[in-house]
Amino acid sequence: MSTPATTSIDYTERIPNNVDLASDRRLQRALEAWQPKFLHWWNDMGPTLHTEDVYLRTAVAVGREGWANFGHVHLPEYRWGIFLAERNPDRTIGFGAHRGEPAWQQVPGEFRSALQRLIVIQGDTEPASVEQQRHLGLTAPSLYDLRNLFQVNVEEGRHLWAMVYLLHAYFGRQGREEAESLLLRNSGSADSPRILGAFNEPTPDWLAFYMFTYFTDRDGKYQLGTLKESAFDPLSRTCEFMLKEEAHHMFVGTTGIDRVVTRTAQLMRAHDTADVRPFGGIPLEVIQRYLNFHFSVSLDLFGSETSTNVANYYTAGLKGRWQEGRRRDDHQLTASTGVVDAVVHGRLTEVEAPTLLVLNQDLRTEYISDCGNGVVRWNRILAAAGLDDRLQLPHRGFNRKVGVYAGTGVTPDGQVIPEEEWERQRDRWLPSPDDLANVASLMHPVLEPGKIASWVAPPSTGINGQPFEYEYVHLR
Ligand code: BYC
Repeated sequence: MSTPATTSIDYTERIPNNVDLASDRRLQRALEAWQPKFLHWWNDMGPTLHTEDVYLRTAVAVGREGWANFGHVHLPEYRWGIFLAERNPDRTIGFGAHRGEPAWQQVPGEFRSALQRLIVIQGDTEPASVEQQRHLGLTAPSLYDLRNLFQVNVEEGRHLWAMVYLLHAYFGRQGREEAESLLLRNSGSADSPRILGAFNEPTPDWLAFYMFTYFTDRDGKYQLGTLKESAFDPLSRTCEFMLKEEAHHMFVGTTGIDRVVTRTAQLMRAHDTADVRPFGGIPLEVIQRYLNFHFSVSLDLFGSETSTNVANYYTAGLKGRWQEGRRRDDHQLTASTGVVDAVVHGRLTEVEAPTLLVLNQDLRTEYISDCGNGVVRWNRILAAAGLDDRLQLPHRGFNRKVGVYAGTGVTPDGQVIPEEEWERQRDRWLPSPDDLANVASLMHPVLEPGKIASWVAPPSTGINGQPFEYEYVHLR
């Protein structure tokens, strides 16, 4: 049963929120001191294209019905707020050693540093993605896409706020220091990079953006899904609401790739060739190489297949499994074993291990199966166009830097080959400098309402019932 709590959000407050910030003056002041630093970061590291206004969704409530408003917003005036899903006062811990006990409203001292670490890692990814995408507005293929880019960016900014709120409210001085550092590390920086690998990779063009929002945002979905299970109730409620916003980000990825594949298929049919570059399209083999890259770097985000960190998080109740409530077992996992990927004498195999230690792989397996749905969709588009070509997910060991496959040359179809040989073939499997240059050469801004770039099909519907031709963005 959930309490009605404060469900609608007051936008006259300096920091819109549904956590009754006004009742805690110290916290409010600390966050108000962080706010100008955030805005400074947004101006410095956020979108480089300046606009008059953008048709954006803004959260106005956290309930099931009608939680968002749509309207044109002048971007610097976007109101980033703190919104947690409603509290269930009866919620109990669903897994680990504390299963069945009431969920925590405060951080237990013994789990302070582990929880803080999880929140910092999550928080670090959000501004990183905004930094990675900052120049894309300059080459948007349509106003519709430009609007989606900004929507994703402002919500990633809000997700940073979500983590900063937790750090400020529950982790004292250390939390405040971590909140400052979240604005100081930067994607790709040589001196102070973002924490996780994928968030230091460039997102140089719109195909990369669609791939990122399909594959990397989907890691976000799965990681947030496990943190939503957390015994620490404010984290759980925060993640629950973030997941609501996250769905649109993955929609941008899924339909973005749909539209690129659709356009490529049209050009292949019209000109009876796989080389659609002369006609302003992106060849399928290039799409496949982008897919290989983004899938493999996103797999690294799950950590090692075998991890004592994840076992400790689970036992402590900090991080659960995907859809923990639906699992039919004891939710403690102290006595069970499972199988985990292994590379033994250069051969890909599986070994038995305690279930607790292999929870990163468990989550990764769920993720891979979800990723497969996109491939099925895209192949349907190819089949409907009468083409025999198909896209596929590469083997999970391909191009890995983290975990058991790191340092082994695994081909996309799962063969192990010597590393030097792998390096020699790299450009067949991953975007080559030529691919990147060719895709970059297609990235011209198309910013007239109703117009679309040559390499991508228009969307089948617009945003919030508006047509594709709608003036989603007013430019300066
Ligand atoms: N890069 O025990 P291990 C999102 C480190 S995306 C660099 O195998 P663990 C979003 C690891 O920290 C979701 N380092 O890993 C998407 C550890 O270091 P220590 C983000 C890495 O801890 C798009 C060591 O290697 N949220 O929201 O079991 C747009 C051994 O690690 C990497 C989260 O990730 C890497 N890829 O699992 C916007 C949730 N992987 O301890 C947003 C919070 C591992 O030896 N994070 N390392 O110093 C976690 O749950 C876990 O920390 C991880 C790693 C799943 C990331």
